[in-house]
Amino acid sequence: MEKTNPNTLVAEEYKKFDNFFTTILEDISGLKTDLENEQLVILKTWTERVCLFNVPHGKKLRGILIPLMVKSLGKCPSSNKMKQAYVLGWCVEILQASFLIADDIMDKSTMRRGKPCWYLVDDLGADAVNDSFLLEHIVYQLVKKYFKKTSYYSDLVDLFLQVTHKTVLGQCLDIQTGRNMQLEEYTMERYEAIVKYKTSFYTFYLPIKLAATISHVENVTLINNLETLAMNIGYMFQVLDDYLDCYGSKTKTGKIGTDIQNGKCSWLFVRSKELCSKEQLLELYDNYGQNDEAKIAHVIEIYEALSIPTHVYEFMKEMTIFNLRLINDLENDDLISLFKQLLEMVTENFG
Ligand code: DMA
Ligand code: MG
Ligand code: MG
Ligand code: MG
Repeated sequence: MEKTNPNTLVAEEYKKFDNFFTTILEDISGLKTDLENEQLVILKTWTERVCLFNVPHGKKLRGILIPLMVKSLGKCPSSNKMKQAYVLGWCVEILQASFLIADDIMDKSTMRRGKPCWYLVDDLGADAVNDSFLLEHIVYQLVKKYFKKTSYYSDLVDLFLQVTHKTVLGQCLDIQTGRNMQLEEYTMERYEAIVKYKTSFYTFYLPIKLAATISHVENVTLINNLETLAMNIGYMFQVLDDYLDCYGSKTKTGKIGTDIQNGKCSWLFVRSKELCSKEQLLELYDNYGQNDEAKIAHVIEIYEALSIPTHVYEFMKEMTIFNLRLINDLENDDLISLFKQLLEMVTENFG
């Protein structure tokens, strides 16, 4: 029998996942907690607006990963299992939207997914913080609605809580590092810790663990291998995000970079520190972390002089080869094919 192209499978799954958002939106509007006091009825429209603006227009890489994983883990999952996968996929997308609302405020970003950041819409400003909480708590309402009666309900809740905590710690480390601007502390060790906590846990570990939980995966070696891959791919994802912050075009990424002026501990800066001369290091220290066009341009000149884009490219190539070896050890052919796809999806925005 001829094998279906994995790209076609992903495209089909994307369509089904996207269509399921209508159900999620109806669920959110009908959540009992929003209606328990008639005075809260006016919040229905607001909640819908917050969700429609912030949730469904991203790449949905995290969300789609759950149905794709569930399909790879169980040969022929029931339609009920797939429905659970779509619900959890949207829960991860809602959690991500809640992180992004806060992240854009903290990073003073102006654009997200080709539109103004939520806190800039209708001059919301700091009021947008509450919408971040609103979205975060909708996740638990949805998990309760769909999973309360399952044996793994508390495991799912625990996963969301644990991963949210890790992400918040990662964001804290990212912000504290940027605020203190002790540039000598911007090492690869610090960078790795920031990325592990702020990105890898919620971006790859969470969807993979959720899928493994509802698929009743008990093979410890497989779980460990999947967790290692989740962290490695998360790292690649953030290195690329840092690259695109400086070199990406806003028409492609839908956002405008702010890492240099915010003094972020980004891969480009940390790698530059490793490669540069004493003179260049002093110039980097003089120009980094200031909201000044000329200083930002000067930092980019140093990146260029050090061929940082080539170093990113080389690093991504090495990481791809390394992770492909781990992927080929996964045993299950469907999982191997899915993780190869995932690597492609993560790196396709490069360049
Ligand atoms: C974002 O890191 C991390 C979280 C938890 C949202 P970032 O600020 O580099 O992301 P972006 O470039 O998308 O603003
Ligand atoms: Mg940001
Ligand atoms: Mg940030
Ligand atoms: Mg970024």
